[in-house]
Amino acid sequence: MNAGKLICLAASAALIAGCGKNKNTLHVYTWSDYLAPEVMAEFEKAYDCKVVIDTFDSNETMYAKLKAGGSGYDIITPSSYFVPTMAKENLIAKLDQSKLPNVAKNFDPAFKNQVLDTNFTYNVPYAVTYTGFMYAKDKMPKGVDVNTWKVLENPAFKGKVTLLDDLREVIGAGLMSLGYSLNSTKPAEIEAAVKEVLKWKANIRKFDAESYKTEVPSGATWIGQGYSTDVTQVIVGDEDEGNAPRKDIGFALPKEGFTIAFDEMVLSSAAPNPELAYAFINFMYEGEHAKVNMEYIQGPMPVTPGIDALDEDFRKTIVLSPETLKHGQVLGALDDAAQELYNKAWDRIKATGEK
Ligand code: SPD
Repeated sequence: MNAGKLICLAASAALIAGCGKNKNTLHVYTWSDYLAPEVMAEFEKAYDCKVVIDTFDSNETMYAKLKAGGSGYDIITPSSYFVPTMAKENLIAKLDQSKLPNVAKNFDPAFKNQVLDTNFTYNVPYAVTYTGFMYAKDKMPKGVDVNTWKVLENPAFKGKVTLLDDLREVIGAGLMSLGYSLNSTKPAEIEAAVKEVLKWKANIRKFDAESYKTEVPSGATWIGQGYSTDVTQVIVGDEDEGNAPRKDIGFALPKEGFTIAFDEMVLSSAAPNPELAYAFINFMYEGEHAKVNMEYIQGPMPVTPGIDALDEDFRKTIVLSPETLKHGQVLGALDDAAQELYNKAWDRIKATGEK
């Protein structure tokens, strides 16, 4: 960081933190492994504050906690499709774009059609994940095609599969497997998707959004429905954490379709420290911070100078080509009636032959 930038950051930090006399705290509620520790340390230094991170494993878990009065958070990172629900319930506040100059300057329009609200009324796009399978290459029998949702019904994988504990992802996979829209609201299609998922359920060890990251690498399971960022983190490894790269682990995006879901930075309507929250969003949209953060999360943030600064090979790994993206579908928001259909479908999936 150059001296001018440091002085500027120090000045804005002084305004927010009262010249650093009382340390401010920024409370962030987000997904696991989704913020680079070195970028957080940089923010703490620049703003003389402390960043406290709590994690959730699904939008539903996060929402239930907030509805139960679990506030105290400044920044939350729901997926795009969950933002309208949170806004309707007054859990989040409209954003003042004049406080986010880096977002106006640096948002990368190449990601526009993956984001649901490009007016950024309540949301600033943080990062995008693509949902597919993490799999153990050496456990795949010869001739088995792993690039299809149909692989989940193969009896060779009995007890060796996990699915995400996430109703939109799982019902959505069932829909895409049958050639329907990921966002279908047609009762007959949702019903067919339930039947498809129940075929898979015979093979499923459990629904869990975190365990595949350790269980597939350890051999306890062989296929885990999972997020691109989490899977790539495992494949690439992390020398600092003592995790070697794993060439024996693969990531597949099913040919019938895969989920595209942006997670957004939103401001809690009960934020104890909204000014620091604005500073944080703005900070994440600086090129260098976004670059370092992308290298950690192993997924793209829509920040042009950050994307431009990435090593070219790495950029090609995490930014999907238009050709690949054609097979993806953006997870969209549901109205109340459709949400009810999905909730009931999910209850049936969970209750049938309980696991
Ligand atoms: N560890 C990061 C996980 C991010 C998940 N984002 C998308 C979820 C959509 N259901």
